[in-house]
Amino acid sequence: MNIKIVCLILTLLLSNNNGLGNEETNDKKAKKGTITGTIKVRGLRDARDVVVFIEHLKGTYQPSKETHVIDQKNLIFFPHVLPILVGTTVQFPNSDEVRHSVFSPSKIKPFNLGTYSKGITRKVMFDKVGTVTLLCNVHTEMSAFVIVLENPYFGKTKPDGTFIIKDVPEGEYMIKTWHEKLKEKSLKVIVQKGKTVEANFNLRR
Ligand SMILES: [Cu+2]
Repeated sequence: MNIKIVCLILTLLLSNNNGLGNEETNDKKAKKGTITGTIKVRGLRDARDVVVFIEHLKGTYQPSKETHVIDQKNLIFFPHVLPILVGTTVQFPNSDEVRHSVFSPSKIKPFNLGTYSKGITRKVMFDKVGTVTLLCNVHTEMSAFVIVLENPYFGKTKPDGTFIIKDVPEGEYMIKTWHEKLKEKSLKVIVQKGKTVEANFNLRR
């Protein structure tokens, strides 16, 4: 083959690749969509505190800079369910006049923060994916859950059962539910840029 033609083809290929590469990088930021839906539940007061998350999507994600807190107030943990990205630190302030003693018997993150008074905040960094149950040694009725997830694409239902997962990169995913009392379910969704895909679930115990 003529060397000039080979050179021309190579040049074209290279320049083309560069062009594509740049476009891809730019497009990647824009190629995001939304997953939303409503979860109906049976046998519960309302449909709050169901976590919906994308399964099997590992990656390197930076925990958000916002502060994650589970407060202890009026003898309850609030929020009752907190989904977070793995690597996130959660603060556990005591806002009650009485002392609390937060601990977790969980396999992935057993800890005991000891007994502490109002105004004191203790922290835990969650470095493994899974479910962490929180309990209080003083008040046996107190409980909460930290759901540690492998990517930042998750949402949590409001009492009416609605949830939203924003800024999801384009692609085909399995999304899954978690609830302390309801059986988990999975569903396939296809996320397209600039669009909202709906995923509805009926959950039962
Ligand atoms: Cu307590």
